[in-house]
Amino acid sequence: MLDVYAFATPNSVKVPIALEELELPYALHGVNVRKGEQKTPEFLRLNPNGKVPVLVDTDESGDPFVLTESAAILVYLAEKTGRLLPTSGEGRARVFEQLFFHASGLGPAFGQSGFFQRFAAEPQPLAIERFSAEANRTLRLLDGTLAKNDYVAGEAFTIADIAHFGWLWRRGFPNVTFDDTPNVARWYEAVESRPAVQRGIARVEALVPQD
Ligand SMILES: N[C@@H](CCC(=O)N[C@@H](CS)C(=O)NCC(=O)O)C(=O)O
Repeated sequence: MLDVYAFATPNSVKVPIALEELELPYALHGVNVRKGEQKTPEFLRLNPNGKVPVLVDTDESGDPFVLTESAAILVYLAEKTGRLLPTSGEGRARVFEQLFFHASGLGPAFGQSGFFQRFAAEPQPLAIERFSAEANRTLRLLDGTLAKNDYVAGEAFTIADIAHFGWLWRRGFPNVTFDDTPNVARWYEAVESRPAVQRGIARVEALVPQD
């Protein structure tokens, strides 16, 4: 039994997309980060880091395995099914290269850029300039990779594509566009049109209260 704790956010959406691609049934539980639900004592018992997504995999004996960090969850699900991640060699190393680049480079740059543009109590020009430049620089790097390959880690769709897709789906938050990155634009359209990707997005969007 797989339980996912998530919201309509860039890191959350990766998990339902992977589960839909891998055809694994799951229950989705909304954690409204706009209302601070990720900081309640109950949620902090699940993830002391106070962030979504969280995956709970409960085996037949009822033992729950709780996993945080979207990239780690993607690897766990790929290994559980033997899909979307080569089992060894250079192909596997390329997927990890992109996952780490996403988790330490592109993702934080997009997140911090959006934060300082939207939420800083006072304008912070240096932070905005620094993180906006880094968001666009990492996007151009990805564009260079996609000039050579159909997908971010080679010629096959993998969990590394799902990882990058999450933040590029929410590129409006840091005001990033694909105007200067045609290869990213081509790749994004191909990934977004996958039926499983559409289903994953619809599942997290349904978590947002309509008011
Ligand atoms: N490195 C983590 C980042 C998780 C993260 O930042 N989640 C955001 C939503 S995309 C969140 O929960 N933000 C609320 C907060 O930080 O309080 C991952 O990839 O899972």
